[in-house]
Amino acid sequence: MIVRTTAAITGTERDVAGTGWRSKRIILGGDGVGFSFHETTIDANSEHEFHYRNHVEAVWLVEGEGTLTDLDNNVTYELAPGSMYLLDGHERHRLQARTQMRMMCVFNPPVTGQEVHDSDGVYPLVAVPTS
Ligand code: 9YT
Repeated sequence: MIVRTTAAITGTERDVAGTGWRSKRIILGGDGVGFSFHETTIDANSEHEFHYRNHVEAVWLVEGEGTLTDLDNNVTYELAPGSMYLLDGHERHRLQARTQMRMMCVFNPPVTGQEVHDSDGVYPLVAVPTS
């Protein structure tokens, strides 16, 4: 059994930040269980495009409000606490946060923590403050 706390992860190499987002990798590939599990926080009034070519991701929004746009199919969804989206088609997508959004994310196969975002299909490319 593995037991971890947010306090134990904060400030370690499992706590990763980019422009307008931060992610705490709670479970990684090295834990050997076939998935990774992340708490990702996205700043209010920021916008991000992601494309996970090699991973399936499920996201459960626990805090905040914004929109999700499926850029492959040109459909936009409202997100609020309790919303879930599953990228079962490796969809290119855009997240726009009106308020700070905190979400719990599961990846299969697991993220290892060593990914180079541009070459491994994990693309947190854009963070554009809109105010
Ligand atoms: C919102 C989202 O797609 N989070 C994914 C994980 C995060 N980009 C990370 O841990 O690198």
